[in-house]
Amino acid sequence: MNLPFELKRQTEDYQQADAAHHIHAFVDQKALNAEGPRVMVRGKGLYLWDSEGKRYLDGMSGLWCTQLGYGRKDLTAAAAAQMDQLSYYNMFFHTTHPAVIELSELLFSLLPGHYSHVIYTNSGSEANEVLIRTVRRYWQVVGKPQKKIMIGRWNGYHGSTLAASALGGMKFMHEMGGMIPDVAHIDEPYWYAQGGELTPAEFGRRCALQLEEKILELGAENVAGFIAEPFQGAGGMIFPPESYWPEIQRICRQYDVLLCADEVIGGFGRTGEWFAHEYFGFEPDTLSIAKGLTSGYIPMGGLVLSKRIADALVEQGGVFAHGLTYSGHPVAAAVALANLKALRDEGIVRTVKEDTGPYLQQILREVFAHHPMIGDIQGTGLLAALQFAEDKSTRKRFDNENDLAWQCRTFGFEEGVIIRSTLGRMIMAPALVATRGELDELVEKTRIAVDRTARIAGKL
Ligand code: PXG
Repeated sequence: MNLPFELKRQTEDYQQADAAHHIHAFVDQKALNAEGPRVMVRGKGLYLWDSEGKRYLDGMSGLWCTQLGYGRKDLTAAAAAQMDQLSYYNMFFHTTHPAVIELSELLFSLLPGHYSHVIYTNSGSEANEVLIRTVRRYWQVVGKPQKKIMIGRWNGYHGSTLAASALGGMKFMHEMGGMIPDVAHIDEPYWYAQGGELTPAEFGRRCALQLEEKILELGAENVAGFIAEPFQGAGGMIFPPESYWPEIQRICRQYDVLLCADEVIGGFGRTGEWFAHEYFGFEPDTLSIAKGLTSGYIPMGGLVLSKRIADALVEQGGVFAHGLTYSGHPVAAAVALANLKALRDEGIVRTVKEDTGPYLQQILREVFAHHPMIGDIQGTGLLAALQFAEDKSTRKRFDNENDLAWQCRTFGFEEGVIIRSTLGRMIMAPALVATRGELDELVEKTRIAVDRTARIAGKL
């Protein structure tokens, strides 16, 4: 076999060793062992190669994280230089280091002016763990210690650790390992599936009002914060109706409930704005970040705080009893710094907003607006979801929509494109460096996969 990389062992050999040692994420391990996972071995730009030498256009930026694509030498160089100079030190016991300071200066230059402080983590899940503690601590410090309850949304996703998954609304995760106390949920704003006879605007307001009802039910004096993704990512790339966020913001302000945006997927240019809350036009008190912060080259996340919260913690809070060995890790910070510089200085976020984002949205609508299988297209920037529909006129979804979407994803792999399926939705979120030509390829290969699925579903 003529492979464009060096392969040390045969695919089956890797698969057997993988089966011997790994519990993979969100999968029946026994079934996966029988099938054998794909072994990915190389990445360059938007493309990945597996151990059989098959090439894929990665339409999902890994797991929504490789903003700059694969194989950037400037990021490798930044990591190597930092490892040479100071491979590790920490922010415990009265110390700090230049890499993390420079990263934070750049980060806050990209954020709206009312944010000032960050607590770094290694992941998005940890950012949301820290969030719970920080929000509760804030209310203790300002003299309202009874404000403890966090409200999240059903089908929201905030990570896989116990408390982060409790904030999320994936019931099957709650059932596996239990819940934490003082967390409540309201419905998601998924108009296509749950909007019934309401217009999107009416439905958006209705969903937002559920927050007010929940706060009143629990007592505003007990509610600490509301956490949500500006648009749901893992739950299906679901955009709320335009009426949703203004109403949520009004309610949070009226009842003095902190508005906590989970920007783990939406942050760092995905929508064409630096942060998704800017696209949707609201002002959160905290931002959970990860993924695109380092373009996935190295793990790093964080919790960004508004001045209001940071000032209270710094001026009145005393000791903040929290710390991770690798918070602000110098190598991760150096990579994040190089990544943010590239996103800014190469005009990548601007290109997504002005050129490639509108282009992707346009070609998707040209190809799929009248497709017999597709009932709705949502997205902005380099982010999109195609909604499968059995009957477009009534928004009836297929009973087996999950199986169809998974099948579509499998066809995609066969055609050499990686797209993600969730329930009856096909999702794409390519790297922000995608060219028009690569977006053409993404949409064309997706069309073939959707057509093949439509034939199975009797729609073509
Ligand atoms: N918040 C949000 C909004 C996320 O999407 C996390 C927190 C947790 O981040 P970490 O770094 O702990 O994984 C996430 C993660 C998918 C998929 O297939 C999405 C995520 C992770 C894995 C798969 O959509 N999101």
